[in-house]
Amino acid sequence: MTSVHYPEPTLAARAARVLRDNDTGSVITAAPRLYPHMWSWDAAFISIGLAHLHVRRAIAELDTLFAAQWADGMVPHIVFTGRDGYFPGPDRWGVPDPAPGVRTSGICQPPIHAIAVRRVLDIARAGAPEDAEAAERFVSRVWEPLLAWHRWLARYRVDAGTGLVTIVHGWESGMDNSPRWDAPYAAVRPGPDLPPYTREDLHRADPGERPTDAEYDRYLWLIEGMRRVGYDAARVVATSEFLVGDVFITGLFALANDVLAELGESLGHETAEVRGWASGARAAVAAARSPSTGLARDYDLRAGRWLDTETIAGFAPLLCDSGAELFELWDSPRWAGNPDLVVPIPPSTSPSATGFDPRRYWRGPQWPVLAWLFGWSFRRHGWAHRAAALREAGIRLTDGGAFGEYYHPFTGEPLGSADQSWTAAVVLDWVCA
Ligand code: 9WN
Repeated sequence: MTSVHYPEPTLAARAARVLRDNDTGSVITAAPRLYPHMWSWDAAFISIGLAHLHVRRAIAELDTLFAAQWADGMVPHIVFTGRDGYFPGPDRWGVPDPAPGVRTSGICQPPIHAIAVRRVLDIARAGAPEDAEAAERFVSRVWEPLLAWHRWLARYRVDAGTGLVTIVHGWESGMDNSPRWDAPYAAVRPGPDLPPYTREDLHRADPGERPTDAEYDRYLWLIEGMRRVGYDAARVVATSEFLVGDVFITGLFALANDVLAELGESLGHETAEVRGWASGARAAVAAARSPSTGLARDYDLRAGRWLDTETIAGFAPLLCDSGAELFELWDSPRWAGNPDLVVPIPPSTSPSATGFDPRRYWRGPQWPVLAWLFGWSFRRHGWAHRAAALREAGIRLTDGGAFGEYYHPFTGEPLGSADQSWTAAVVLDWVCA
């Protein structure tokens, strides 16, 4: 009998299947077991991948996220689906519901949404006319909510002294246990009145890759503090034991404001305010550069000192189109030129830094979504060969089809959650564009 050759599904088909399997019908969860809810910046990346499959479903994803926007403008970091299996859930957060039946966490995440809207629009315009029209209508209706979100950041989170966008919890950075936060977290002292809790993540992922219990105590303690001031934006900033100017978010805020301004101008809106936020953020990133390494640094506002950890956040100037000379460092053995890397994508922490851990979450693994984000901004800034190199490396890293949450930089082993939605989404954009 002749044997039949059944072709393997393409990488795009496998990525699409991940999004389909993580689709609850109304929301694409961040991951099947570990993260059974909608996360803010995940949803933005997910919408980009979805746009290649179904533009209106991509739009619906962002509409769902913005339907959970708070009255003051904040876009919350989690919109809960009603599923169990994640801690801290809505009861522990104790947030006033922003709309009937909508339950959220009480902090935010990196403002990547304007970039996602732009990308969804571009993908839609390259397709069927009715999809392009749906995307144009979406842009007109989401512009105001996006503006309100950026205004919230400008009003409550841009530090008057440094101009950096501040965060009140490591989770807001999206890089939860990065060594960037070790010093500020060391000053957070969980009190004896921290209510007891049980972690869910340790049953759903390898504990050796997840943050430690001591880190989780601090994460939960900070939430207690916010709960006690009723999640009032100004009081949260005034009272938080953790208050850090996040240079990566600041670089992203500059870029996202450029994009938001362009979208607004195409709709005939006045955008001087948005352009002002962009230039303020850009100046803050420039002023945060380390005189010795050139990397941009975070600033611990409670301790009054710069934080010099060598993490991927240091390349924030490249997000907002300044500091092309940083590519020398990017290509060096301290970063993407490290000879032990499987693919030349900067790991979340430099392999040369103390505290680098190639398996543990934000302390060393490579994250495909960050490669996508840098690649998108490189293309925009005219560094097309750099963008192409990241895309090629990203596809090589992920082509086993496991769609890991993050990857071991020296072996390419997928780590964390398998079938992570945002990884599948950026792969779709890489292979379908
Ligand atoms: C806390 C969902 C999220 C990502 C973050 C990532 C991780 C959550 C967690 O998962 O954070 O927000 O429980 O560890 O660090 O960037 O958005 O994928």
